[in-house]
Amino acid sequence: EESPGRHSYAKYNNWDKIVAWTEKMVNKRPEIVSRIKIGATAEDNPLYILKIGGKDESKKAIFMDCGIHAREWVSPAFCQWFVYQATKTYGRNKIMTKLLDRMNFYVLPVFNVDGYIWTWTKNRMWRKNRSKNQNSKCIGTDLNRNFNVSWNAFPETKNPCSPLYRGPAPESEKETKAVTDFIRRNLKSIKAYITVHSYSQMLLFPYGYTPEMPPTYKDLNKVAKIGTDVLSTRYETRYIYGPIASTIYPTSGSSLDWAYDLGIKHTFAFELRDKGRFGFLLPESRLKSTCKETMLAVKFIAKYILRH
Ligand code: ING
Ligand code: ZN
Repeated sequence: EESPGRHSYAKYNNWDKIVAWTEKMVNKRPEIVSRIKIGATAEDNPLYILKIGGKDESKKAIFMDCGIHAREWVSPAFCQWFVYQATKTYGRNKIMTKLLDRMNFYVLPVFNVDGYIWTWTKNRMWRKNRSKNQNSKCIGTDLNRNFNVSWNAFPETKNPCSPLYRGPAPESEKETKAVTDFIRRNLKSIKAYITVHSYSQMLLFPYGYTPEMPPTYKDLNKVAKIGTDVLSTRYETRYIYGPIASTIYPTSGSSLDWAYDLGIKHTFAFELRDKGRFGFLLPESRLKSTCKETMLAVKFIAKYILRH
């Protein structure tokens, strides 16, 4: 709402600006960008994915979502930056050209659109979506507890008034269902799943629902180690990395664990800047540097996927 002026990568953009931006991206580079509506939210806003890359369907693909939690504004800002940089440097930068020639990126810039709008209009600190709950006055489900993986295991996600409410059933939410259906439809090509949160400066991988190590722990740990090293080269930003449960906290029903157990072998969650000084209210002056360093890590993961 109170976002005067034009879309800017140096600023946080409201939902209307982001929608107009998705159209602009397609119009600018129609040969490598297309927009796919994968569904609609509880309040009937569209869920758009930008597909970046050539038209060949048989290529490998990476799925990346931003903004599953409404208040984590730096996350959608990063997805916008990623699409901008990828399309701008395609044909100019050797590595990006190779990446986009050989693989597709599916980028969901805002997963939790209704919640995002709510943080711009009513409550900056809102986390969940905005769906109504039966038998409760409290609104919203935490979309990152709504996936069909160990969904029932953690009692603290049972209460509709909790910010961690898991919802009435796995994939009960239209947003979750749209994303899981899309990933299942494209499972053959999707080799990596990346989900972007803030804040904490961490690069996480499965599992959250168990302290056990995933079968490909060694591989994930190696990619996360190098990914965080690469990220730090630009501004010396320090990230820690490791399994969700031991690095941040145990979680049930998360998209990351779900994607991994579905068979996507490379799944990572970023917790972007900072470590708590500004928290969710990261100043716009930090946006570009945050996006630039994160871009290095995402590009590294993509290059790694191409080689394996
Ligand atoms: N943190 C994440 C959360 O959903 C996370 C941590 C990421 C858990 C990925 C599981 C998978 O609680 C924030 N800040 O939302
Ligand atoms: Zn989050």
